[in-house]
Amino acid sequence: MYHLTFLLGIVFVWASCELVVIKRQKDRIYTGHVLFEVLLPMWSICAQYCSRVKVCKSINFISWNKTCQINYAEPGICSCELLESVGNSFVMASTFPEKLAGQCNGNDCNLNQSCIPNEMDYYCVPLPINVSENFKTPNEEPQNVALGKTCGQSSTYLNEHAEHVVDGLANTHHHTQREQSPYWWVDLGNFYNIMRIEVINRHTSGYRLHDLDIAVGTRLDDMSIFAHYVGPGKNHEHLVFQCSRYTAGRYVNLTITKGPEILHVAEVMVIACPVC
Ligand SMILES: [Ca+2]
Repeated sequence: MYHLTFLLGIVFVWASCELVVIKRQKDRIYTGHVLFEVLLPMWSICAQYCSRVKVCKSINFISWNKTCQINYAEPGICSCELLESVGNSFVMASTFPEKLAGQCNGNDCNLNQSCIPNEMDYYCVPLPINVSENFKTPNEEPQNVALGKTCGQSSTYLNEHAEHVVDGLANTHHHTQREQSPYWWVDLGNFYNIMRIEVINRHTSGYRLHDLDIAVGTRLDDMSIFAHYVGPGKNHEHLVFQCSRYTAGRYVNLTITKGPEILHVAEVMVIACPVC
């Protein structure tokens, strides 16, 4: 996964007779989100052009043929599409200084236009393409990947099934029998880079949540401890367990290690990015 490690190149350009600084990432491009291309002599001019086009969220500048690629999105923390590309450049529009757009800052050109400064004023010209009003910006933020996934538990009390833990509802819970080591697991269906695991305790008898191992693994019989919770828990408590780095895995297991006890939680959320 390419996280947003900034390899900053900084350039000064004149805009409205003032010096502004643009931050770029050298030797990187963001693929799969190019809206259109224009030929421009330098990456800094490409960035300035982007600052005057409302649909432009980031740029790639391909140096060998002076191509300015206008992207309709910025990479999120989960992006797999910010790639190494030697000699080329990437800049996010969210990092632009306001003054870069000059007189076009706050312009009222529409989505299908770019703004062109003209002395102390500006005018609007059509873009090379027709832009739809409804863009689908990809969701590249970490998400709860446990929601609705296949799960199971060591035993079931009445109708309190394992699926109640991943139904997205904090007022439903699963419930095992009283056992020495009651457990619950979920199959995320694919490998993910797990950022954190959140547990919402049941609204009553929350004290039963204690000595809990939270494990992550590639198979149910090959799990490693992600976090341990001593407890005892409180009713409806929202617990957050986070590692210092991503943990790759497909399965998550919760086990009370010091029974006999009953395991019953309302919800488990596995916040993760896809593995690139
Ligand atoms: Ca639930």
